[in-house]
Amino acid sequence: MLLPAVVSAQTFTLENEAPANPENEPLPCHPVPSDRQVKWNETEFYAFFHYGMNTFTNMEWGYGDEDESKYAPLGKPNPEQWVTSVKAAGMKGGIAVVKHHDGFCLWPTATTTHNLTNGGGQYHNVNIAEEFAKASKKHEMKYGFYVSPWDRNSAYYGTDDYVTKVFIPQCEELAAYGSDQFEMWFDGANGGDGYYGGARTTRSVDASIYYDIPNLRAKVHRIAPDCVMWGVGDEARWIGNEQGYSANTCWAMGNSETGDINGWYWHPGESDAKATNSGWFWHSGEGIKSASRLFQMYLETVGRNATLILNCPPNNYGVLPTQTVNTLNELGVMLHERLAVPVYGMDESNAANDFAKTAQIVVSDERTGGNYGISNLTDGDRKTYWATNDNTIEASITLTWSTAPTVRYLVLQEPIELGQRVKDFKIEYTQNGSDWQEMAKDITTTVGYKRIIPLNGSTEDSYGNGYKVRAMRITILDSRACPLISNINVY
Ligand code: FUL
Repeated sequence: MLLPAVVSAQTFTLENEAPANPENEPLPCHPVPSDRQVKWNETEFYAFFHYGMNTFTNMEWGYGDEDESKYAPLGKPNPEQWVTSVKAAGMKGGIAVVKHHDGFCLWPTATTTHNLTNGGGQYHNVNIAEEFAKASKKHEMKYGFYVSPWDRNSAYYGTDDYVTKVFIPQCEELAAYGSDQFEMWFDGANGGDGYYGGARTTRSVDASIYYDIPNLRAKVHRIAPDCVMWGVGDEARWIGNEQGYSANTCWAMGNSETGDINGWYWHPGESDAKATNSGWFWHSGEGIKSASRLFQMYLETVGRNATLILNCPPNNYGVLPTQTVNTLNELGVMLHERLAVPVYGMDESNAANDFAKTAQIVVSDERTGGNYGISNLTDGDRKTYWATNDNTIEASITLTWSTAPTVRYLVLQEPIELGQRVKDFKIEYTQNGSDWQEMAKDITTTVGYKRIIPLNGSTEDSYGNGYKVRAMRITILDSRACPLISNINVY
């Protein structure tokens, strides 16, 4: 019997089906991040601005029955001052709380009358969402909004109407304040007692299904494609504490402080912490942590493959208090002078010296076939990387100086687009060129997007006298696949 022509047309040979790989590119080690997750990670350090009804009622969790007129700023709220103050600390963006659990909205929403248009005093009408987005764009800062899924004011909370008529539309309204938003923040507190339009009941929901997250994600991404949906949105995770640290071993998969090497999807950690010493919202008489304590927090979050969202609450005048502004400035100076973090307005000549740039670098293995050489380690481009050949897991990078510098920090980065790989490494140094000693022992495990190792092993007291070194050797001991390193800095 003759086969129909269409069938024979479908016969083919497999010979040439393997994708060409002329550059011998390393295979990705799954899971890998989405483009928006990569961009989000690059934001590294950003602010949290808890401001709203609670600022005026001295509460942390308003019940939802607060009269709108209580929102009455004593001065004109100035989101531009918020943005420029945190920029001076080396932050790259911020998230403004525009609706907390009490349900009061800081923009003129169509979804509820419980919003600032019905506030009190002469300054209630400043549209915080709009002004914050505008100021962030003007100062080239990334921005996004915290919108509480739990709403203790809404009569609909707990029903489908709340999700379809209130919550999702609110997120869409907020997304419309800027298609370049980098994160929307959804708190984990979901359900409990509240005013609920006068019912004064207790309502509970199953957050994993109630908010129709796939639909919410799609709606927001249609407007703001780079907006990572934090928390219930599942595109980035809570680091598991509010103290401002992640673990030394920190995977961008899984949950909590350490993450999970076996996690099957990319779920990077974000650490939310307070710069002040009382609540998330501003309270009269509160103090602020010292710049050194905040610097330590930075090392324990940004330096451990998490991002840091540091809360700096505006006061009842709608501005950051002077002591906050001063501490943020001090922190900016520290980050600039110790880790060369670019801080707007600071003279580059005061930035920490990156000694990796003047080192002679030798590696034990270099991948063949493409551009995987040592110059990628210090070219300042996170996308280019040094790589080993496929079967080489253990490999070393040795940096040698003709004049021994005094060093305190080592920064390593992996090109996370190809997955998080390194599991274990060690750092050694020599002063005489022949005896090698290990530094920061026991904390040198994962790398990820960014790892900052205080070479004396202590994040608490990391600056110290430093080490005068003739050479440093970084040896990767274990990795999920051939290791790739995109960047090395030595300060
Ligand atoms: C928590 C909230 O309940 C707090 O009020 C605050 O907003 C914090 C950042 O997240 O879970």
